[in-house]
Amino acid sequence: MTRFSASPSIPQLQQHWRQMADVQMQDLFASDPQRFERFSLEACGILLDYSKNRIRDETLGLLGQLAEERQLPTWIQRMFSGEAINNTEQRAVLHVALRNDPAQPIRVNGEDVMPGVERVLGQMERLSEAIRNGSWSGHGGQRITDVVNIGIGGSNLGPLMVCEALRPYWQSGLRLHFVSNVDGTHLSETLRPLKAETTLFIVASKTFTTQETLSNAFSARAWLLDQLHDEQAVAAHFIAISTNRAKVEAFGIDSNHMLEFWDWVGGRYSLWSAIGFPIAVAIGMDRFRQLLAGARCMDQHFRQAPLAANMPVILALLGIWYSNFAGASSQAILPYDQYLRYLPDYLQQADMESNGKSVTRDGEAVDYPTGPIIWGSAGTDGQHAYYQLIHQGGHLIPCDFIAPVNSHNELGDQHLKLISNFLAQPEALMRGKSAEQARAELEAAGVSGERLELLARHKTFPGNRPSNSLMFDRLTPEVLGSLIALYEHKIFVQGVLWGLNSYDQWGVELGKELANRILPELRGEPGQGRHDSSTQGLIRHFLQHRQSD
Ligand code: G6Q
Repeated sequence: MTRFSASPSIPQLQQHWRQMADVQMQDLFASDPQRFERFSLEACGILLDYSKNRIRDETLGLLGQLAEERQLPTWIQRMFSGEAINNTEQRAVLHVALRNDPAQPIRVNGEDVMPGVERVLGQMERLSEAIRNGSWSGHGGQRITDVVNIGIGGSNLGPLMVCEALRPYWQSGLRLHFVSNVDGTHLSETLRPLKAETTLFIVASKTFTTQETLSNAFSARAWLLDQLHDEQAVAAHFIAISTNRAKVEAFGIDSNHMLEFWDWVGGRYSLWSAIGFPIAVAIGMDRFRQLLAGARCMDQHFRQAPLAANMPVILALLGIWYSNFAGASSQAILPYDQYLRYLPDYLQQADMESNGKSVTRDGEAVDYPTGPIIWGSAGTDGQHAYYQLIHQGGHLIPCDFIAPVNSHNELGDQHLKLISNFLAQPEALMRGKSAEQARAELEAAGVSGERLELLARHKTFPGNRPSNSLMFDRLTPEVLGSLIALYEHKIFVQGVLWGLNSYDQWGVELGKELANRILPELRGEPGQGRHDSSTQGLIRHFLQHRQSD
């Protein structure tokens, strides 16, 4: 396959950007009263308005041509049919099977994976119900009140984000906690108010070899035994989620309390699998299935809708427009919904671990920008912090604004205030404020002379800054499933166009290897090689100032 930068439509898109760079979106709106209707679409309960972008029909036509040149439709089929598109790890990429209609087989190496998916969902149902209805009791016979998920990366961020997003649906009397960091503070502070008799740990690790997770799991086990003084207690207080049965048993967790998943589920795409067990505990299995149904709806839309009316494809192409032609290097995710406050963190991993690469799937170095820096936080807090840079800084930062029409917590007119901000920010980014407007406002306020000229320059907003707005009726499990799947597929499309394997993550290995080499030195053992003088100096400083217990 030709490389991205050699695709026939690239020179046309470069030329087209030169034409569009100075086109004012406001003029595009003024000349086309139907612009919102033409550049918005609805799917699976989500409205996407992408009219506040520096695009014309021609832009989307050319980007669509690029998608065809990169054989996107074929790649979509390849993913959904279970082909090993994760070529470096020789694995299929089948998070879509986890929310597939069980009657529709998906085969990996000739074997239908759907019966296994249904079996684990059944297991999740039995176990989560037992915890929720109190028939699962702790070692001393007490009901479980606190569930602590121990996992990191893909075994943490998905369930954490979804559990927080769906808090209104939590069963009362049952609290979920998430511990990921190897910093002992995370586990210690989480456990401080809890009682061992009523606490259940879920150890979530695909490999069951991850340093952070295993360290926290052993410390949790020690905390439990310290209070319950009986090895038998571990069975009633630990559940494991893993692909590695041998390691789970070696840890001492009853294999009847292990939920399995498969190597064709990537960590950052695993919340739909048994890794989503904490979600099922929090909101119940019926609602977990609604989450899956929402994702399935987006999967079907993604497979069936023509590229020009395909929501994940449109989001992906707009991202490529700004990254590869307009020079943007980041993308802000700005949910105006406090329940979605972990969405930017979640998407940061999903996107940056998938497409933060500079070698193509065939091993060639890229000569074009790939995955953008993903960042953001829940509105309106950011407005009082970093929005300054989005409005007046020197970087072009495309923004995705996300909000529910109806809140779970209306509180007087607070939701209307929230939404007025959600609507105002994209408008302000697009409109900006000209020097003349700024001057007129200052004059009206009685400012004149040099001070007026100085302030007018500071109060000018360049505007013409692009954004997408996404709205849905209310943050339900189903809508959330659709929203997550929308971004998953957007990331897939961008990876396909850039020629990347979005499903490996070799870039996280080197730091781990070096940390494993340094650890013995911190224990005072001889080092296994030389360090640079900086690392050496820091190790020496640490050892000199370390207090002995
Ligand atoms: C995700 C990554 C990574 C992984 C963690 C945890 O796609 O692979 O974030 O999820 O390193 O791995 P384990 O689940 O194996 O502990």
